Amino acid sequence: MNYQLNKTSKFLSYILRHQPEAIGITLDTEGWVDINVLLLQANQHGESLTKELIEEVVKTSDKRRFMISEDGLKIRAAQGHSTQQVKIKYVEQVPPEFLYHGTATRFIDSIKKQGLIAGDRHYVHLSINEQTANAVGKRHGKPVVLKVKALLMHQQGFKFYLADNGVWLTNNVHTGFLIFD
Ligand code: HQG
Repeated sequence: MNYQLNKTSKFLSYILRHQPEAIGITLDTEGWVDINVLLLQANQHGESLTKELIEEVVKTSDKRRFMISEDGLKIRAAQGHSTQQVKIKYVEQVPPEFLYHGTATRFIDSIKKQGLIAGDRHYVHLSINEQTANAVGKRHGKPVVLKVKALLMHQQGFKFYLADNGVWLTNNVHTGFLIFD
């Protein structure tokens, strides 16, 4: 991805997941904002954002981080939110037997004590395979992949959701459902 697209993607992540108020916009509870409002406000705050750039980022994002509404007028982040403005009603799904969580080795002691916690984000993020989880873990340091007994959790009443970009979401994961080796 070229520099400008990467920069735009990071800006959109920041605004659409975490700090919409930084440019004076409000997201609806499903995370959507009118693209024209976003463009106007972003440019008023010194960001040179264009509709073409947004469309290019949406199209080329390896993780399909952002979605444009069917009518083409609105944009949202698929998952990863921390802003309290957004409470996406994800549809509950039955997970596969195992899902994977990529993290860094330095977090392992704490995770062994506390299980996986969502932290600032609304959910713990789980991946469908070890390879994806490994890439997620690398963002934080020396990666390590934990196996999560997802179906067992589901059978015990814990809820799972699948975001539009294939990331699985759940609330905190107790240590008993984690496999560390
Ligand atoms: C760790 C990326 C200590 C957790 C990815 C993670 C993902 C604990 C970090 C999305 C802990 C939180 C989210 C505990 C969890 N003690 N550390 N008890 N429980 N942690 O960035 O899952 O590129 O908020 O293991 O693809 O890394 O942004 O979450 O290392 O889907 O589009 O606390 O971000 O997508 O880090 O990544 P994050 P994440 P994007």
